Formats: sequence, C-alpha cells, structure tokens
Amino acid sequence: MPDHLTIDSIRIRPVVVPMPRPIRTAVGEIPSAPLVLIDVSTTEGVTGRAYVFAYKPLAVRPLVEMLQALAGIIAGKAVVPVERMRELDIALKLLGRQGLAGMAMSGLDMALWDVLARARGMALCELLGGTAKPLPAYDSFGLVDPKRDRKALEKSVIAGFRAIKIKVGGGSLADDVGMVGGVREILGPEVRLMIDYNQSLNPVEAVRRAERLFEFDIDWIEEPVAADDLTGHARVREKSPIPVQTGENWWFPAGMATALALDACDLAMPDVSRIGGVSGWLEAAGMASAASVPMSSHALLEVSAHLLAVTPTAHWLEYLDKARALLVEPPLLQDGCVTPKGPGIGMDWDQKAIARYAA
Ligand code: SMN
Ligand code: MG
Repeated sequence: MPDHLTIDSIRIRPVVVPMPRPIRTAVGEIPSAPLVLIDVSTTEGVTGRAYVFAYKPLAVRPLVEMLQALAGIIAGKAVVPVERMRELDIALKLLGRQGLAGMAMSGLDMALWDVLARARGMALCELLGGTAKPLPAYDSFGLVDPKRDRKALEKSVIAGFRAIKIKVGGGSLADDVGMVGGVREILGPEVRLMIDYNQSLNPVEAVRRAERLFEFDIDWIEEPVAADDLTGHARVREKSPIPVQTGENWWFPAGMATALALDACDLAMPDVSRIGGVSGWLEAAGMASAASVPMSSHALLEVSAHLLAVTPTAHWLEYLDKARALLVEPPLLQDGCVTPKGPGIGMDWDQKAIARYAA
C-alpha cells in the first residue's frame, strides 16, 4: 500500500429522509431529516462516506455549497485527516469555523477517516485502537404526550432500551410535570429517564423546574439555557439537584474546553459534526477523560457508536435514527445496545433510496 491514499473526487448529495417520528422540541419541530451525504473517492479505488445533519431545509443548499468549496481545497491531496483539517482550519480562520463551515469540516473529516479504516478492512473503532463492543443506547423522543405516545414508549422498552430521553420545555412547569410524571409512570422505576430543554429556559426557571422534576428520578437535564450561555449553565449546575448535560452545540474541542473551564456541566455530549469530526472527537474524549466527565454522543448514530467505543468516559449513545432509510444495513439494537460494525463507519448507501429522497 502506498504511504498515503490520494483524494480523487468528493461527491456531495443532499437528501431529505423520513424519520420514524418527528423531532418535536421546545424551540421547533423537525418533521424529516435533511442530510448531506459525502463520498470521498481515492485514486486507489477506496471510497469513504459520511453524512451531516442539516437540521432545516433552509440549511441544505448552503451546506452543500460549503462542502463543495472545502472539498475543492483538499481534492488531489493525501488522505491524512489531521493535516487536511489543519489546512481547512487555516482557510477558515478569518471567516470562523462555527456553523455550516464547522459542520462541513467535520463531515469531510469523518469521510476521510472512513477511507483510512476501509482501506485496511477495519472497523473505525478498531483503527482507532478499540474494539467493536456493545454501547448502551437511549431512545431519543421529542416532546411527548404520555397518553398519545404510551404505545411508542412501551415499544421502546420492549425493544430493549434501558433509557429514554424526552424533550420538555414547550409550556409551563405544570405541563412538564404532567409530561415527565406521565412518562415515568409508563417506564416504571428501572428505566433511566433524561430530559432535554433545548435551550428554552433561563437559569432561575431551570433550577425551579429541576427542583420540581427531581422526584421523577431524572438522570440529566440537557441544555436548560442557551447553548452559548456557559455561565448560565454553570449557575444551573450549582443549584440543580439533577446533573446538567450539554455539548451538542460545542464547536470544536476549543468549545468544549471553554465549557469545562467554566464548570458549565456535569456531563458532556459533543456532536461529532460540530466538535470537528473524528479528529475533533478524539481530542474531546481526552478532555472528558482528564476531567472525569462522562461523555455521551449526539445524533449521528453510526459514527458515534465507533467513537464511544474508544472514549474512556463513554456514557450513553443517543439513538436518534435519521439515516436508516439510506443504509443497506442500519445499526442494530440488541439488548439495549448498539455494537459498531465495519468496515469503516459501516455505512453502505442504498443508492435507490438516495435517488428517491434526493433534495
Ligand atoms: C436534538 C437532536 C436533533 C435535532 C434537534 C434537537 C436534541 C437532542 O437536542 O439532543 O436529541
Ligand atoms: Mg439535545
């Protein structure tokens, strides 16, 4: 095998994919999954693939454009993710690498790492020095109505999930009590329960709600205030009886370092498409380990399973299955866990499905 593989071409394809259930949050609803697919082909014939989640249809076209622009910078160069990301970081230094630029960088990094693992016939987690072991997963719901969603919640428990996350904060404290209390009654005392406010409260209200919801045995209160209000998160953490979770909106390891330095959270959950891809995740995992902070994933189920397998303080894998309809072999839940599979990230596209959902 040559010293390095060489990037020959990078194909960017937008799709909008149906999800098993819409993601209803306190700050809006996501009815289907706008994804942008990335295929990195090398001159040696190896193709690596990844995707990024665009959240909203309005972001798809700009994300495609950003990916195509950054792809133009690395095309023709060696498949050396750390160096390619260094180049893109410099290219984006004056613009800033938050937002779509950071998501595009992270997506390209993931696809490059997929090339490296596939070229060696290895699962990504094995290339990274780990093993393909079962990762405990939680089923991630949106805002729920315990009456209307009872069957779906019961189905998750029967499927084997030992933890469930629901979104809260769309209404009053009394609404939250009804929702969380109702879900706790459906799950029983053993299943773990987490709640996600999606940045919808202020610190005083967040403490008030955490104190009232504590009786329902909640494992974490997620993004209680604005993601970039790190001192606000720290204020909640000081008084909340429920551990504070955040991280899905941290940009690159520097974003995590700032949050940890400000004691913003008890728990961390970076998003691989914002923390800097595989390269960024590895740095973040080191930070979490050094700070003894349990680290969970956010979205991007397939690659996150590989990354949690090599995360020293691995906590929970978020099971938010957005790409299932595009994959020849979607991830399998077994006994409440997902075991990463290769080669690479383990994603082979169903080309017919891509054509069907092309945006
Ligand atoms: C979330 C996930 C995906 C889209 C929007 C919101 C949520 C979560 O914050 O943590 O699952
Ligand atoms: Mg969240």
